Order: sequence, then structure tokens, then C-alpha cells
Amino acid sequence: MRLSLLAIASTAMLALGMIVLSANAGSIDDTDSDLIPDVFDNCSAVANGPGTAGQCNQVDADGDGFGNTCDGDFNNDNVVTGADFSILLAVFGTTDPVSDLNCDGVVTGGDFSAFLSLFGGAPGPGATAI
Ligand SMILES: [Ca+2]
Ligand SMILES: [Ca+2]
Ligand SMILES: [Ca+2]
Ligand SMILES: [Ca+2]
Repeated sequence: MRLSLLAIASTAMLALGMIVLSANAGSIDDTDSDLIPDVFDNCSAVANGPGTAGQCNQVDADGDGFGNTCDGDFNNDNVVTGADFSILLAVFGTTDPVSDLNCDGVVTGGDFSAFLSLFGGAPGPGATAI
């Protein structure tokens, strides 16, 4: 009796393991559906991949691990504040690549709007975040 219970238990564990394995094999997490899997996506919660028209394709101009699309933290203190806004104002109208949040080549009102949506938060999330 004890042996058969053990056999049933181990069979059940094996079956469960196979279900988990097949579930993992069948789906790669891509939270924002931008065709970049979350583990490689430098903005895992914001679409910034090749499947996103008019957005940066994983561009990370300041190289901090967060893509421009989700990185309004220009002074890299890990929070988007008035200090970052001052930096944005200073480069407004220029081709500064770091403050060009939508990667259209120039810092304009579109980047300001994107910045406002990031204000008060931390940059990211991104898989390669420091
Ligand atoms: Ca993304
Ligand atoms: Ca960045
Ligand atoms: Ca900051
Ligand atoms: Ca721009």
C-alpha cells in the first residue's frame, strides 16, 4: 500500500513537471508584445521593439540598461524628478539622443509628453537594468 501510494505520488509529480515544462516551452513571456522577450527587453513593460511603429527599437542612448522609451531618468539617480526635467529643458529643440525618448531624432513636445508619463517613477522596468 505504501509503495503504490508512492508510485502514484511520483507519477503525479512527473505529470505535473511535464505540464510545467510544456507550458514554459510553449510561451516566451513578452509582456508588452513588442516582439522582444521580457528577458532581453530593456523596457519590458513598454513596447519598444521592431513591432512598434514610431517607437525606439531597444535604443538606450545613455547605456544604463533602460531603453529610451522607459527612461526619463537623465541624471541616473534612479528616479524621474525635477532635476531630470531641467536636463530635458536644457536640451529641448536639440538632437540630444538621451532626452529623445521617442527616438525621432529631436527633443520636442512628444518627448515632453513621454517624460510626463514617466515623472515620479523609476526608470524601466528592463531586463538588463543595473
Ligand atoms: Ca519593450
Ligand atoms: Ca537609458
Ligand atoms: Ca533622475
Ligand atoms: Ca523626440
